[in-house]
Amino acid sequence: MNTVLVTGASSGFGKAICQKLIADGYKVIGAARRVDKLSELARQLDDNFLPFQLDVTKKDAVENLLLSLPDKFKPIDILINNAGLALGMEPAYEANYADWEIMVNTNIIGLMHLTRIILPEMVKRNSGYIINLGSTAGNYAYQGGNVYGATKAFVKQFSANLRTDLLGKKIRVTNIEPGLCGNTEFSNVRFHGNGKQAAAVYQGVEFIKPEDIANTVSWLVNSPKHFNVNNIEIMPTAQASGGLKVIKN
Ligand code: NDP
Ligand code: 8X3
Repeated sequence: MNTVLVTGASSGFGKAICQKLIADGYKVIGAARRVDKLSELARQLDDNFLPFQLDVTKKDAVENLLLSLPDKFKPIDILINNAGLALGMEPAYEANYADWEIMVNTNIIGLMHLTRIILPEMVKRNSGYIINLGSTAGNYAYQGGNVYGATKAFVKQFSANLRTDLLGKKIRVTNIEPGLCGNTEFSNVRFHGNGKQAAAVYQGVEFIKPEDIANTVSWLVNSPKHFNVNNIEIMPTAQASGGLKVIKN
């Protein structure tokens, strides 16, 4: 039975991915900072789920995860770099710089920590799969997307470059690029707990659900090993790119 490490398992996509992959028969390590949420999830799942408190921005903590895993959950066959966040939607000239730093530290540096620490073991075994959570925000510019979108553009290019470095090895890499997805804490976090502003994002839209992303992950990990999906961009039917805009005098 393969072991999967899912970061950002306390909520949204990560939680749904853990639920789906446990149902599929995997052993799953669910990592996030909020242990209360992870313990609540562990109560719903069986003992093939291991909750693990982890702040992905702390390199030592990521190294410690590998060292302190019980034998049952070793080695990690599949890494799902899902932990991430957007903070703020102000234009770049008004944005909170501390928010920018947190997004870079989590979405870029955190993902680098997990990848750099876990990938060598996959290479030694010549087997593994890394699935990254990018975003349509890494493909299309939108107002207020500034640093968040740029972190997801990093995730896209890093995923493509990993594929290139791993050519000839039996290790797969996929970047999942979702558009508007609801029933997660994403917008609550983005708007610093302003529930009204967060709810307005989803009003009147049939958005993508965490289960849709979990089903996509399940399809990917259960697909044949000779088959690599490089990028998969997923939007609600109600969403498309807005095209170029011109402001006339
Ligand atoms: P949620 O806010 O619901 O979940 C984010 C998860 O990331 C939480 O479990 C949170 O756990 C975890 N996390 C945040 N910071 C850290 C950290 N420093 N260390 C460890 N875990 C951390 O959001 P979503 O489920 O919607 O988002 C999941 C991913 O999908 C993100 O990367 C996001 O950018 C991406 N995405 C989301 C879209 C959407 O519309 N919802 C669309 C496209 C991409 P905790 O706070 O307990 O640490
Ligand atoms: C989340 C999708 O459009 O809010 O990555 O940036 S969006």
